[in-house]
This record gives sequence, C-alpha cells and structure tokens, in this order.
Amino acid sequence: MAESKIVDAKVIVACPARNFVTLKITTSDGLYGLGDGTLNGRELAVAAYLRDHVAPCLIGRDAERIEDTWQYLYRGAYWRRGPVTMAAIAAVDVALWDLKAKRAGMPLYQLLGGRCREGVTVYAHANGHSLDGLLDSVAHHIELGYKAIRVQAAVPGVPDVYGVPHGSQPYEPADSSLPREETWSTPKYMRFAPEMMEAVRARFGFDLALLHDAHHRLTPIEAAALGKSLEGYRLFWLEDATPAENQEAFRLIRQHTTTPLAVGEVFNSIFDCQRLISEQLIDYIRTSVVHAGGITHLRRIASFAGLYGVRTGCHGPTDLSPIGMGAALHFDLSIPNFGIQEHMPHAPLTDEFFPHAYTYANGMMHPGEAPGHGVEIDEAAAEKFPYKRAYLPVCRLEDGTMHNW
Ligand code: GCO
Ligand code: MG
Repeated sequence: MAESKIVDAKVIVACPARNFVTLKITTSDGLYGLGDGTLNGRELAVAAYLRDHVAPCLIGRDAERIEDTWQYLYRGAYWRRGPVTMAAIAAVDVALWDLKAKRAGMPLYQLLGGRCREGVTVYAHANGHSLDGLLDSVAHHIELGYKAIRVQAAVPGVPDVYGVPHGSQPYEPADSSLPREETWSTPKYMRFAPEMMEAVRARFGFDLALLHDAHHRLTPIEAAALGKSLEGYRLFWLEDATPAENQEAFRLIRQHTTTPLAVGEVFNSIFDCQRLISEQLIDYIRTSVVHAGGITHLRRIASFAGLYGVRTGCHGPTDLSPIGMGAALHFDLSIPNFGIQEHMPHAPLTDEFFPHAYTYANGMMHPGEAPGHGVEIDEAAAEKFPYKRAYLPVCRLEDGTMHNW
C-alpha cells in the first residue's frame, strides 16, 4: 500500500455568507481530506488551536491511523474536552475519515458499515412573527416535502425570541459584531407555547412530526410543567428544556412528563451525556460531528446511547459548514439508532463555496455517492470572503438579570 503521511494541515477561515473554519489535510500520496471546525462566535479560537497547536503535531503522521490520532490529540492535550479542543479534534478526525474513504474509493457511509436506511429523515425550521406567520411557514415547509418540522414563534410581549428572524431573511442568530441583548420572560412563554401547538395541530393534524426548542431557558420544574402542558400535542421532541450541566436536572423533568426530550447540541464529549443516557432521562441525543469530537467520538456516543434505547438527533444548524453536514449525513445513514437530523439550509453563497454531493428530496437527505464525505471547498475564493466578527446574542430577564440565551 502506498505511503500516506500527512504533509500539510491548512486552516481556512472564510465568511461565504457566514464564518466557517475548515481544515484541509494533505497526504504524501497527493490526496486531501476536509474537516469542519466551526464554533459559532468563537471561530478564531479553534482556528488558532488548530494552526498553532495541532497542525505541527500532524506533519509526518500516518493518515490512516484515525483512532490513534484521535487518542493522541485527546490524551495528548492533557487539558481534555471543552468545545474548542473537541471542535479542533473533530476537524482533524473528519478530514482523516474523508481521506480514508477517498483512498478506498467509496462514500464514507460505506466505510462506516454501509447504509441502515433509505435516506436520512430531516426536520426543518418553521417560524413566524405571529401565529399566522408561523402557520404559513409550516405550510411552506410541508409543500417542500418535510415530514418533521420545528416550530418557533414570537411570544406576545417579548421583543426578541430565539428562533424567529428579525426581518424576512432566514434566521441566523450570530448577526452582530458585538453581542446583541435580548429580553426574556418565562411566564409569557409558558402561557403562549401550548397556544402555539394548539394552532399548529388544529390546522395540520397529527401526522406531522412536531418539534420545539426551548433553548435552555427554563428551570427543571418549569421544563417539567411545559412538557406536561404540551403532552396532548404529541411532540416528536422538546429540545433543551433546561441547561444540562447538571444532568440530574432531567430526572425531575422525566418524573413529570411523557413529552420526549432531546438535548446535547452544546455537549462535546460522551461524559456530558453519560448519566442522561444510562439513566434513560432523554430520548434523543443531539451531539454533532463538529462539536463532539468528529465521527470517531460521535460513533462512540451513538453506540452507548443505543444500549439504552436513546436515538440520535444531530444538531445541524447553518453554523456547521456543509462539510459538517455532509459528514453528519454519512454518520446518520450508517448507525442503527438514528432518530432524525436537523436541516437548516445554507445560504446559496455558502453552498457555492462548499460544493457538495448531498441532496434533499421529500423530507429526506442523502449524502451522495462521491468518494469521501463528498463536500469540497472553493479554496481559491477564500480570500474574497474574509472573516467577519459575529456574535450570538446574550439574554436578560425583564428585570435585567443575565439569563441563558
Ligand atoms: C438548533 C440550535 C441553534 C443554535 C445555534 C447556536 O437547535 O439548531 O439551537 O439554532 O442556537 O447553533 O450557534
Ligand atoms: Mg437547539
């Protein structure tokens, strides 16, 4: 077998409609692999971590040794875990899987064991400034073929709400060069949420898989009450009902409601969800390829979750690049306990910058048959799209207290 040593590891930071961090690993046999290391609002930290601390250690390593390289970067850092470290490790890991699959001449999902299903069921985002606006948005996504839709709407009396765009542009929360301040009222939201679900079910019935993201805003007992008040609407899931640093918080929610629970988009290691999974406190684990250590670590989380009947529901916002999305689709297709995949379509400019083999049709996505993960980068165009500082908002309660955004 031809030698395959890493000869270059280049970090590309570019802003084709929004910021992305890409790692390109080139090997001595002339192949290259691409990985996504985008961490929304903290992109340059990952870029520096990769460029200054990871790239020098990669040169000369055997590109075929994916697991060994993962362990080398994880154990070798001494300072384990954390979003920056794990996004950097993920970028290397996905680039190496891309390389290995290209070398094998097969799409990555084949290398991961072949497909477990016909395609990847995805959910879309519907939102509105009013209930009518939300219903129109749901109708639009049904027309596009989606069978699963997340609903978010402006809460009366609350000026800015997570998941609802300011104008008519698609929702993109990292929209300002310093953090924008939002105001939050849990009581107003708790009163409104059942009304919103009632309107959606009354108009579209119960065939639609309905999802909702509480975006870490509630205390455990508030989350329990919300879950209970939504039971009749048969949600597919209630997401991020409460922050999960304290995994035991979910035990309290679980005791009170049968509404299915999803959490984990901000997790970066299996240890962040060990108890949530082993005690069956959640139904869906939302860790992503990009923020949870790449294909290698995400497979470990999914296998562990499978033991306890927990299914996957990978995070898939626009702040993961098409490389992250492509890698996720190969992963989704190849694991037995897949649940659903989030799909927030990228801006046309992003899609142009990252040409990709994956496709969407009738509520499903497919990673395509190109060797590797099937996502490319228009490297020559990177200079045209320099990094643009962009922060996520912060959030305060009505009395000014800092809250979770
Ligand atoms: C989701 C998420 C995102 C996050 C975003 C932050 O469910 O898709 O909650 O919208 O807010 O990824 O960068
Ligand atoms: Mg979310």
